[in-house]
Amino acid sequence: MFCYQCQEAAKGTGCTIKGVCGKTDEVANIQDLLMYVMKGISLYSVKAREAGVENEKVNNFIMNGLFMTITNANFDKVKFVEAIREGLKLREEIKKQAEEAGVSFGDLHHSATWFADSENDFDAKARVVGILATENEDVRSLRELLIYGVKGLAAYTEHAYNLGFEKDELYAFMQEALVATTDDTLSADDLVGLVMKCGANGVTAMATLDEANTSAYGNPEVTEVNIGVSNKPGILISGHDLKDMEELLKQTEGTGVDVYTHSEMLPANYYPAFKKYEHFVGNYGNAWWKQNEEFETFNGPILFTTNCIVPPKANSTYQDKVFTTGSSGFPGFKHIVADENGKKDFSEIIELAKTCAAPTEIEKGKIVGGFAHNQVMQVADKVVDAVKSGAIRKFFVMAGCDGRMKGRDYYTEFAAKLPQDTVILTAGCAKYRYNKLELGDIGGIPRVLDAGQCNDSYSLAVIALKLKEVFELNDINDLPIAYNIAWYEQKAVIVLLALLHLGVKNIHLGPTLPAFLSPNVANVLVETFGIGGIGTVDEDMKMFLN
Ligand code: FSO
Ligand code: SF4
Repeated sequence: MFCYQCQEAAKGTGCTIKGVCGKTDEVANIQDLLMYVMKGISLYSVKAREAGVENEKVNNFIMNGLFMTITNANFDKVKFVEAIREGLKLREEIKKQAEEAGVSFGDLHHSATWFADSENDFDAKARVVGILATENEDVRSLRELLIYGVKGLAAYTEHAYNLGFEKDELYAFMQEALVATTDDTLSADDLVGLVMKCGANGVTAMATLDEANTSAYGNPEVTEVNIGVSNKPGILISGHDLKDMEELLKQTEGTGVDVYTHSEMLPANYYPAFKKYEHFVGNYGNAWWKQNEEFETFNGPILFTTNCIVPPKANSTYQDKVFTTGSSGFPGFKHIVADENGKKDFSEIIELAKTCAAPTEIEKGKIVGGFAHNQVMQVADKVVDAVKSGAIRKFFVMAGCDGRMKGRDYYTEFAAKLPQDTVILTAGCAKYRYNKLELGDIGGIPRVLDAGQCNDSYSLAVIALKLKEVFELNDINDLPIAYNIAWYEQKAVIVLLALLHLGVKNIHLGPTLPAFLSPNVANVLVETFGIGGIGTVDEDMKMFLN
């Protein structure tokens, strides 16, 4: 195996024996083969689209397949083998449709023609089609940067799709990008162009998801979220899918089972449509990487709606209580699929919850969030006045991800040391590094404004663009906003590319720069966009405040 797609890539270069995330060598390889199969399908579907053929099954397959390969989303080899078999069938289907529409195919990349039907052949092929199959380090780096951006794009597109919102251009771009990674005639500049186009699509995907979430559940509003527990058994829901959240709340109503969010599901507490459920108690625990401990004390079942699964420890006692749905999966966890009408039946989880003890209290109190664009716009005058009077000197966008790396203490220390006249804008699970610190407020404006999930980084961009307008600036970079972003997996990559597309410069990225950036590609990012890493808290503080 070779994988370097996330921030935890072993030794900062890549996992080669087993993933730091827990992904086995076998699963890493089979994921590579699924990527390869999706490239082959896309070689036909892109041409088919040019001839007017749109195949919904292909669009969904690629979107879901990309999502399944995101860091710690799916560890279940069986699911990948099934997907590959289905993919090979779909490839023939779209090929036929394209030919019927008059497309003729000359020499195609081998991903479009390779075929096998036995699992042994899959394993053998998987070993030679991975990331290292691209020999040139810079081309490999750009191809993978593009692919990781597209994986993040697929995740957000899928959440919007689950709520009935879609944009054909997003499907088309995912496939165009996959094809581009098979094309040896593309120059580095062509690939950089595609990476930028990926950022533009990222903005569209996040805007679409924002529209989907807010049309279905209302605009997030300022909310005090309970972090304590009730005395009833509960179900803990993690991940990012609000449709699953809604279904779970509906199905648990009146059953005597409470619902709690974990990690990235915390922002569900900010939506008016969910707040009305009395048995929705609040948020339990912290960011994803603490789940091994927190799932133990939760006592009840857990539902994963997307990624950020940590393999349970051998002596863990909760393994039989974990369920996955959507793109997520783990061998031994029960997987819940939607029926033909898109409905998911969570009754098994609810019945199990009834037999469990109430969660053990690990914290109490409240945290505040819900500062997505609509809510912030309602207090825009106050914010603008605070900036004009100097009460707010600077905003710090500290969005992104949390993770288990020791160096991420940096973000807690950084937040704590920020001067009193600064405000943190956050989104994503990065917030858990400082959202329980007592950072106070500035004239009633909390010093940590949480917009929501990582995709709600879109809200932060909307807020920045609005402030630019109010202050009549020509350049978003003239605003008193600094970007000190933490990343972990590929959704952070699409957020980053989206910010670059919107013209944001001088973003600092930590705790380490991506292993998949070759020195030359990193240089391009530094020179064109002023991207930087992080240093010590004190040095960085000085740099950001000057
Ligand atoms: Fe965090 Fe995980 Fe949302 Fe990621 S929970 S790390 S960037 O999946 O997606 O912020
Ligand atoms: Fe390693 Fe990250 Fe890949 Fe997992 S996803 S194998 S931790 S680089």
